[in-house]
This record gives sequence, C-alpha cells and structure tokens, in this order.
Amino acid sequence: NGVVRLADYVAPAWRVDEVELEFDLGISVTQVRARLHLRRSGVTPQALVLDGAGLQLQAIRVDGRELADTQYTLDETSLRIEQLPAVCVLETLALIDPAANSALSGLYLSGSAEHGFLLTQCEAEGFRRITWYPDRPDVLAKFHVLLRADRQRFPVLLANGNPAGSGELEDGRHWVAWVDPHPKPCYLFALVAGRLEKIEQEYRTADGRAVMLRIFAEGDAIARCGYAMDALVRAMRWDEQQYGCNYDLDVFHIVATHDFNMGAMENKGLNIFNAKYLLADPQHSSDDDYAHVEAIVAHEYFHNWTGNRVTCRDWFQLSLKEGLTVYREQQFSADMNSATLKRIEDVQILRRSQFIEDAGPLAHPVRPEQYSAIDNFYTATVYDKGAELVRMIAGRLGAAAWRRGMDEYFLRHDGEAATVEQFLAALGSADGSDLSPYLRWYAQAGTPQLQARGEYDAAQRCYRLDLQQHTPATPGQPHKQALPIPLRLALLGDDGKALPLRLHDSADAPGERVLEFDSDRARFEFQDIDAPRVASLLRGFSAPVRLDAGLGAADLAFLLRFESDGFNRWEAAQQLARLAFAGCLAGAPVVPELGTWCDTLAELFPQAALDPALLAELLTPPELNDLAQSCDPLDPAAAHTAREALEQALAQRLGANALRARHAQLLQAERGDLDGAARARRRLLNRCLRLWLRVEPIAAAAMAAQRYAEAPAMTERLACLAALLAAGAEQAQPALDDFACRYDADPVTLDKWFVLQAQAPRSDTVERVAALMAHPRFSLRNPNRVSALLQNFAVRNLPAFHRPDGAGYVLIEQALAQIDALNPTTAARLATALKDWARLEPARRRLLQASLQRLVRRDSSQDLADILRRTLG
Ligand code: B3K
Ligand code: ZN
Repeated sequence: NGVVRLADYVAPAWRVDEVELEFDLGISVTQVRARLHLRRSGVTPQALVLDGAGLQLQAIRVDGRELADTQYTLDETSLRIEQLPAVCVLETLALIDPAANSALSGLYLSGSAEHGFLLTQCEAEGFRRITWYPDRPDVLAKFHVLLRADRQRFPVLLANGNPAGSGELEDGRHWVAWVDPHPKPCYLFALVAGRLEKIEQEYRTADGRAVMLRIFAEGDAIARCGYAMDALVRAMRWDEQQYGCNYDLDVFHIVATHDFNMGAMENKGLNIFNAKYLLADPQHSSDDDYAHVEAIVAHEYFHNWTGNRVTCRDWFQLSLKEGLTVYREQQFSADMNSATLKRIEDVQILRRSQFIEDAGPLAHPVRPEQYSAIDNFYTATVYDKGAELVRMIAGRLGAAAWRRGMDEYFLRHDGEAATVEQFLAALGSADGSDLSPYLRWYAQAGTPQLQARGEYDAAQRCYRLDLQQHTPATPGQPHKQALPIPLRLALLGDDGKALPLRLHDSADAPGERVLEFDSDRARFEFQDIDAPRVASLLRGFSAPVRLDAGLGAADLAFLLRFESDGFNRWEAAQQLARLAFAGCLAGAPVVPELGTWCDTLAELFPQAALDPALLAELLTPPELNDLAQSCDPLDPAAAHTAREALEQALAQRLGANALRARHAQLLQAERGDLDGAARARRRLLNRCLRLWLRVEPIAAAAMAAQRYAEAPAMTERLACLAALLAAGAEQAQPALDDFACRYDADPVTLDKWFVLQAQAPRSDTVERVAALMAHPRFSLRNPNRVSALLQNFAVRNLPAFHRPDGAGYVLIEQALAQIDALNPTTAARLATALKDWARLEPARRRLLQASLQRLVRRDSSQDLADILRRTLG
C-alpha cells in the first residue's frame, strides 16, 4: 500500500561510490546518460533495485556490455537487476521531456519553451525522474556532471560543485563539466541551463578559501539580487563566527525561478530559489519581503553544513536538517535584527500553523513513524516545532556546551547520513548530559498543555508553583507521556524587576531561572518571598506548549506594563486579548478584560521609550486563525466579528486624535530607509493607519489613498492598499486597478495583488476569487499563483472561505481536482486548508465534509489522496 515505516529501515544493499552524468539538454527531449560505480554492501549476492519514474530506457550496460531484456526488470517505478558483480559500472541511457513536467519535480522547464530555462528539483524524490538511481538520502556519491546544449539557447550551464572544464561542440553546441568533490545524496543534485543574467562577488572564507559568489536571474530581475548577495555574505560570515562552519567549494551559486514548488532548495553549491524569496528592491519589495529574503538565503546557505555535509539517514530524520537549520536561521535573524521581534514572529508562525496542525487530523510527530507521501511531511511540525526542540536543547546545554556539541556533531558525522539519536548523542557528549529524554519530543505528536498555578504562602514566606502537563491524544497516539519542559520564569517585584529566586536546596539565582519539568505534575517552592508576586512564566517561549497560567486581567495588565522580557510583555498583551475575545465571543454585554486590554495599551501608546515595532505588535490582537483554535465548535463568522470588536474597541479607546497625531508624526519621520529602526517605525505607522481608519474612516481613507498614490516604496504602497481594502473604503478599487497596471509584468509583485484580493473581507470574495482564476495572468500551473490566490483565500480569509452557503468549499474543491492533475505537491498543500472541517459548527461541517468526500472518491495523486484520507480520518 506504499506506506514506508521508520521501523523498517534497512541499510542500502548497494552503494554508489561515483556517478557520471551526461546530459544532452533540450526543452522537450533531454537525454541522460548515467554511469553508476556500484559496490555491493554485503557479501551475499543481492538484487540491485533502482528507483526510476517517467523515464524512457534507451540502453542499459553493465561494465560496457549491453544487457539482454531478460537480465533486468523494468516497471513504472523501478529497474531491477538480479545478478551483478559485487563491484561494477552500470550505464543507462534515458530520454525525458522537461517541458511536459508540470509537477516541477525532476528536470523541468521554467517559463515558456521559447524564453524559459531548464532546472531541477530533486528533494525529496525527484532524482528518480532524471535517471535510475537508489533515490534515498543514505547513498552518498561523488558526482561528475557533463552538460551539453545549444550555446545560443542555453548559454549558462550549471551543476553542483566546482567547474571542471568547458568547450565548443559542433552545430553551435557547447559543453560544461562540473565535479562535486563532496559525496552527496542525489536529492542534493541540481542543474540549471538557459539564458540567465548574473551578478558576482568574491568572498574569502575564514580559513582562506577564495570563493566566487554568483546569483543568476532572468533579464531585469538581476537588478534586484543585490540584497540577497549582501544577505549571503552576512550569513557566510555568521556561520564562520558562530559555528566555525566555512564554505567548502570554489563557487557558490544561487538561481531564481518563478516556477517552484516551495521557497528554495539547498542543492550543494547551487541553491535554487523561488524568485519571491530572492528578489528585493524598494520598489517591489516590502520590509517583510526583505526579512524573508535575508532569512531564506541564510537558511539555504546554512544547510551546507546542516543537511549537506551531514545529511539524513532517511526521510524520517528530516527535522534533523530542517529543524536545526530553521533554528540556526532564527539565531542569525535575531542577531541581524531585533531578537525580541524575531521571537514574537516565530511564535506567531508556530501558533497559527504548527499548533493548528498538531491539534487536527494531520498531526504527526517531528519525526514521523510512517508516511505514504514524503512530500506531505515538509510541514510546520517538522520545520518549526523541530526548531523549537533544537532551541530547548540548546538552551538546556547553554551557549558554550551547545557550540561544543555542534562541533562534535560535525566531527562525528561529516560526510555521513545521520539520525536524531546520533545528533542528541553528539550534543550531549559536550558536557556529559543525557539528552535522550528529548527523543520523546521527537516521537510524540500534539501540543502539550501546561497548567501552572501559583500561590503565595505568607506564613512560610514562600511562593508555591504547581505544574501539570497533559498532551491531548492525536491520530494513532491515544496515550501520551510526560515531556521534559524547560520553564523559564521570574517572579516580578512591584517595579517589574525580577526577584532573586531560591528553591529549597539551592542557592539564590538572580532574577531568572529555568525549571526542568518532566513529570505529569510537580511543585516548586521559592523561599524568602516577601509578598504576593506575579510570576512571569515561559519567558521567551522556552517550550512549544500551550500555557495556562491562570492569570487574570489585572496580573496580565501588570506584566504588560512592567515585564522586562520583551517576549513575555507581548505575550501578556496576547493573553489579555484572548480573554477579551472570549468575552466578546460569548456575547457578554460588558467585557471587563476588553476594558483592561484597551486601557493598558492606551497607557503604553504614548510612551516614547517603547520600540515602535514592539508597540505595533502589542497593539495587534492574535490573528483570527490563532483565536479560532479556542472556539469549539468554530463559527468563523462569529469569531471574525468578535475579533473585529476588539480592534474597534482599541481604536476607540486610543482615540482619533491620538491615532491621527501619531500617524502624522511617524509619517513625517519617514525617509524610506531600510535599517531596522526605520522598518520598526513603518510598522507602527501602518498599524496606526489601520486603527485610525476605524475611528475616522473618511479622513484616514483619504490619507491612505494619498499615501498610496505618492508612495516612494512598496512597504508603504502595499500597507495603504491593504488598509483601504480592510476598511472597505471606496478608494480601494481604484488603487487595486492602479496596482495591477503598475506591476502587470512582474509576477512576484502581481502575486501581492492576488493575495490582497484573496484576503479581502467582502461578502463576494468567493466570486471575486473565482473571477480572478480566469484572469490572464493567473495559472493553475504556477505554484506561486495558486498560493497567492487560493491558499491565501482558504487559509487567511476565514469568513470568506467559510461562507455559510459552502461556495468557498466548492471553489477549492474544484480547483484541487484540476491542480492535482498538474502538480500533486501543490494540490496536497492546498488541500491541507480543509483539515479543520470537524471543528466547524454543524452546518458548515456538513458542507465541507461533503466536499472532502467528493474529492476522496475521485482518482487523485498519492500526495493528495494521502492528505484527504488522513483529513477524513
Ligand atoms: N529542503 C527544501 C525543501 C524541499 C521540499 C521538498 N518537497 C528547502 C528547505 O527546507 O530549505
Ligand atoms: Zn531547509
């Protein structure tokens, strides 16, 4: 039934020491010659079974001799040879059609047959669409690649590793050779062929290697690659300084494409990027875009060591490279920008995607136990929860031991395919810690609920903290174990300063402590506490749990005013907003928590010392997706209305005068600078605009329309347009039309136009989205377009997608069937938007369930079928 299990892992029967690949490249016919230098692992004869899909066999030879039809078995997915010498060279010749490859896995065409270029995507299982091979990450080989193509049509020919010669051929063709000296699994193979522009810069590594950095893009887009180059250099330096990781080839190449199934790919020495995460200039890119480019360039670069030099034994270990690399990127971004803001954003992402995943039918452990379509496991759980696990472990070790542990990990496993166990063992060896209890976090799905209740005992002068943990059941895991939870906490004095903390038998810890809580329940008593105090728990979000600290509005307001840990200050505002939301949702005539939330924020609003970006985040209640998780059953329209009530109340409490004045003041200071301080001010500026629009709609909309028209850069233009749309202002439509005209020719920017409309809070958004699917610039073949319009509609516009008549469901249902025929990965990802059907109120649940059932009855790809099957349970 195609299910792969972690427990069934067996080491490969055959190794590939070296592989020689020769490509004769053409848009619709490419010929691939592969010579695999094979070596049997064991002494007993074993059949060789290679993966292969969609390949047309032209020739097959062993040690130079043609095989007869009877000597091998070929089917849709494999090539099998029973009898082989223990060491031999297998040569195959295959034909493939890149232009017909709409799945964007393997070798495919980006753009048009006339102007586009060829490229590959192999992770996880795309290499088998290029040639027959043991397509598994624990087979590491040295790759020699020879590319041949028409020089006019394909002047640039790139592959992994270092350049190893080039020359002319007959008929206007040319060749370029590449050798990658670092053995690698085939999922890290890449080639690129076409007409591409480039920028380049020299870099010298800390250990003295001269490296040429190049970024390639099509046409004018190359002018927007400078920021990515700067980010790359920063990332390379940072990895040298923080981890002692030096780059290890003579060239490092990045290529941008508009046709890509995900964000980017870390192929050895030849990263390939979705253009939306590489291109950046002020005219086309918002401040958020810049941050994404910096983070993703760094992420892919960091994979060179965590992922490439040390790779994964099997795909169950995916988080070994992804969780770790996300964590490294988070550290890097925190160092480059505001650490507090970065933490807030990462926790927001975790809560609005991973927590939801972990609470629904698609919940799975960071290291899954089985899969039927591995592409469906590139999830928020594997990436973002995985990063949280690494963060907990790093925190537990402390900075110095963490670094020593990572050094040891590289030392032990460089050039190997490793497991999570090996990772934890290497890390723990740094200071003799046993990190194996953390394996439970890797194995157990679901978000732990941590309940904390504090009590002051005046007679004993002690503060008693009672903790309980409980992880709800998830599919296939009815019973859960207690997990090691690092709880970073402080008790705050009246002025917000952390008091010294002393547990029974230990010395005073100044200020802050980390408790290791690893049982179902426990009690901690802090001595010599002079008065009742507010505990600030889970500072910096020290573990990926749902904390119920039982704090009331007054205590939360205290934390919001005085907590010095920026993250927990924000968290207090979030918790207060959650209480207010619950009150509004329940329809209480007066919601005292709403008053407290508004009053406290109104007190903070004028404080000049507050970082404007943090203030902007304090003034923003949790997203609807996040709040909706507390609604059972979920009525998306009611949840939306309740959240709107929060925003409206806050705007009223702050008042038109204060909002108008702050907006004016920030606008005056605006120079379009790209530094962190300027970005922080813009964040507050645009938050003020949103709130101001609620209390003085006419004047504020006029201002937004004017700012839109005169906007010097994209951050401002986009923010004003989004604000006009959110407010339903009459200026929204003309501005939208203007935006479409301005950016018609630029796919990355035009995607923003699709996004805005998909997210518009209108009663006819379904019809507008349907109409946009017929727009000449829309295409179901392009994953960026599908994500901009359909994914955003289904995931980020709850009231519209969940329209009571079910029209939103039918729209996605029909689109899914079409997309699946073209690109299963993209279809499966979009289908995850339907996973929360069972939590909906009965009328919507029935409609969405019916859509799902119709879909599941169709003949769909393995990727989509897997999501649908698990979603319906
Ligand atoms: N490793 C790639 C993701 C590949 C996804 C394959 N379906 C990008 C990254 O995480 O860096
Ligand atoms: Zn990654």
